[in-house]
Amino acid sequence: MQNPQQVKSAAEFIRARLGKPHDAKTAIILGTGLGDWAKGLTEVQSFDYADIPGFVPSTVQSHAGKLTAALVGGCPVWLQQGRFHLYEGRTPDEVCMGVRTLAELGADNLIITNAAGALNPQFNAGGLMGISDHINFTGLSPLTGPNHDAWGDRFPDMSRAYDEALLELAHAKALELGIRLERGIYIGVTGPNLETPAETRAFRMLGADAVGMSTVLEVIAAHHMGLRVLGISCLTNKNLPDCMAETSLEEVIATAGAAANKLSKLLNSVITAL
Ligand code: 6GU
Repeated sequence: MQNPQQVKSAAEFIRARLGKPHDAKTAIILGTGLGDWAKGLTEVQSFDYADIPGFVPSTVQSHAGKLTAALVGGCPVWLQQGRFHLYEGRTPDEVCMGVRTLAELGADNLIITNAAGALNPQFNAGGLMGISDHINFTGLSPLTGPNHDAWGDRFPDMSRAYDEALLELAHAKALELGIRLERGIYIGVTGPNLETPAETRAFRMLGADAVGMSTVLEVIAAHHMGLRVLGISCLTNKNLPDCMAETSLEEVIATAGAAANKLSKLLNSVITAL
């Protein structure tokens, strides 16, 4: 597991440079296509990963690489814009450096977003899915190695990794806004390749509704540290249903952008209700 001192140093670096207290209880990890939402924030102070001690620079072009303090409709939030992925060759600790820093900065609630392929044939591309549970199919955990007891248990319970009350709040707000929010299970893989038809069928049989290359390790680390987690996927492509529709990175990003419009409204509404 990560050296806790590294996470402390990263948080101290940010606190020292903010110049004033930022008492944000909500942290958000923005996935693919959600960059535009961040443009609507106020009182923004951002820190490039390249400058934060202990962080590795982000290599994914569709992701900015910065931690941000800002206000959403007057509510203070922490933001992780751009994340680290296993497919970049990052270790689970590197993948979880951001979320652990957000927790160290004082966040209690984590809203984690991502782009994912729809497996459930009832779900459409461009739709949104509230994550009720996950299957960690990466074969990895960010908790291997010595446990840092001040953060959490050696063998953390995962029976309620996603907070039911937050998910219900998201559904209630979606209903108010006239936004359709599916509910389902996210299976996390390493990527970077997408799935073969056989894998798509297999994951469906395992009970997953959407598949993606992020989130599961971060949620394990967040839950370990006691954060309440709300996960929302932007569904970027439809299951046909026997195999995923053929897709490309450009298409994934474009569709994530369309779903992101709805997610932006939903985020604003959920955050200000927390
Ligand atoms: Cl279809 N598969 C995976 N593994 N990740 C994705 C995706 C598909 N679409 C967006 N992210």
